[in-house]
Amino acid sequence: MDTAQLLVTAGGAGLIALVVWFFFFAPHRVAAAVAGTGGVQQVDITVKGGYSPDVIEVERGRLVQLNFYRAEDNSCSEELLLPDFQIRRELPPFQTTAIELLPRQPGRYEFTCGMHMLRGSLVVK
Ligand SMILES: [Cu+2]
Repeated sequence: MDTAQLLVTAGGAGLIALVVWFFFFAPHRVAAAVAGTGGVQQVDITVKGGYSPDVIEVERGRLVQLNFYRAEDNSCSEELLLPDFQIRRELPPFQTTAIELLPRQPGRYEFTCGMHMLRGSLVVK
């Protein structure tokens, strides 16, 4: 291998390491829901290359309202899936989309974009 090949190989290995880190080891931003008027647990989530916060803690048995603000028009994030609650919703860019659900069972429920690339979880306590 000459120097250029070595550099390309090293660069590729570096990119792979970055992708692995991003998907599996990136730090999570955890938020607990705040119960507002009427006892609805509200959480504001920003959608931009990911979900922030991406771990949302709620109490079971009380309505939850997730306010997804999509701060981009990248097609990756245009759909939100929350399969355990049979939810599939379009998130229009630069708007807030409210998604309501009633968590009955404690557990950890994943939500993702339409391609399962962006991920977050709803933790029901
Ligand atoms: Cu996506």
